[in-house]
Amino acid sequence: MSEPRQIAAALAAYEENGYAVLRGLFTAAEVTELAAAFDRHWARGMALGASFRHGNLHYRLGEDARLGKIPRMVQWPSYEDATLARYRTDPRLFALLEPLLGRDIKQIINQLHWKPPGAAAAEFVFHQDVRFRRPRGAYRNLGHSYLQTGIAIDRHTAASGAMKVYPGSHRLGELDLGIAGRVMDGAMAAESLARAGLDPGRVVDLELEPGDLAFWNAFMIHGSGRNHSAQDRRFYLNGYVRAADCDRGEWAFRDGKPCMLGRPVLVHYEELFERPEPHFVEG
Ligand SMILES: O=C(O)CCC(=O)C(=O)O
Repeated sequence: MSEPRQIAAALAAYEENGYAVLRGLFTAAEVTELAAAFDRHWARGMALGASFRHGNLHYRLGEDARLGKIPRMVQWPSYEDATLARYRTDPRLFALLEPLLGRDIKQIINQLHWKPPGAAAAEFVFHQDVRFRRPRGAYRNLGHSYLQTGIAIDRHTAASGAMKVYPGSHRLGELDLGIAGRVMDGAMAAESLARAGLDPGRVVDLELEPGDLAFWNAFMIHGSGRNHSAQDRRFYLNGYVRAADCDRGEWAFRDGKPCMLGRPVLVHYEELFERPEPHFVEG
């Protein structure tokens, strides 16, 4: 567990820059357990061979020129994976979330990301997460009611495709970064920042060691490129929101007590109730 003063220091850095890191929040043994969960979902994604959905659970595969169809991400694996489900409500996460979001917290992101060595299908263009919070009316006070977190499973370095972040950009409001199409289908390019009047020279690499927890604001500009190292670069993302400020999402903590997942509720998949059954999807 992080010391209260470590959390306070990380929160101060977060207020200043729009992102921060709690170093070594998870042990090597825990990272090994999480890595095994990633491997299970990678194998399942490869076996599926195409993007797939079952309720909120969603495997998104991408076409890579060298590797063929590979998993890019899995959304909401925790419905089916007890290990990942346990970490989404870990008390160490609550200790970080409570000062910002209070004791009643919902979750709207539960996601595995891969960047295999050399894969081209692995980039995220520069964006702000506020872009994904739709329908807008379901989310209130996003700059203060929402926190995105990511647990590093492997080393995130400039070479392995660490997130690139723009310090202080959480204070700039919602910007037009000229994103055409999906954030995960384009190439991360500094020009998009320059076009929006920002200085690409201010971008820094958010380097992480396995077990570190990064967290960032919904308005903080970030992206990530390819993995040019020889190691995997995996990231376990969980996004939380103050319950009173959000009409969507799964409960994560009620009065500080962890909430298990049950029958899926509306998060991002608009056809959840019309088409809940397993099916392959385009793209
Ligand atoms: O670098 C990554 O894995 C992508 C993280 C990201 O951009 C996001 O979750 O919004």
